[in-house]
Amino acid sequence: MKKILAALLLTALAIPAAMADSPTEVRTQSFKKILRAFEPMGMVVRDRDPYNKDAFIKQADTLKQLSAEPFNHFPQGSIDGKSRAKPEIWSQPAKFQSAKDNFLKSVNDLSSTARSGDLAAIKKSYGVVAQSCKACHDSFRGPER
Ligand code: ASC
Repeated sequence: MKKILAALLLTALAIPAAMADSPTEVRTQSFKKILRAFEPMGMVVRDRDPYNKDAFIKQADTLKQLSAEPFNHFPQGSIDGKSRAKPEIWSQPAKFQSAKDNFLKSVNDLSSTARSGDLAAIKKSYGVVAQSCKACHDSFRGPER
């Protein structure tokens, strides 16, 4: 009886830990961090918040610092009940890699453009990042479920 209780307890403890650490959950949180870094710049490029060169550089650099991380959490076939990842991530690896590279390059370019202080150029660069998000989602992210 004691053994059964101990086993049950261990199982109960292990379930939330496994869920919290699953690759799908880790990468989802990682993408959410990226979105939270991206959105304040969106407010500026849409003229909803004032443009401040130094603040924008910091935001662009934060985005750059976060941008590669989620891609460390796509082990083969990692799709679970909540994940919107499509099997094409693993069946079309070169295409996924190229979508990732485009995104990382666009984020890098935004960080460079931010240093120019040229708001028109920054708006363009921001749009290229947004487009790279969308391109990857269109091919590799399924509907919410
Ligand atoms: C965002 C967001 C995306 C991209 C994309 C841009 O803010 O959540 O997925 O930009 O929609 O077209």
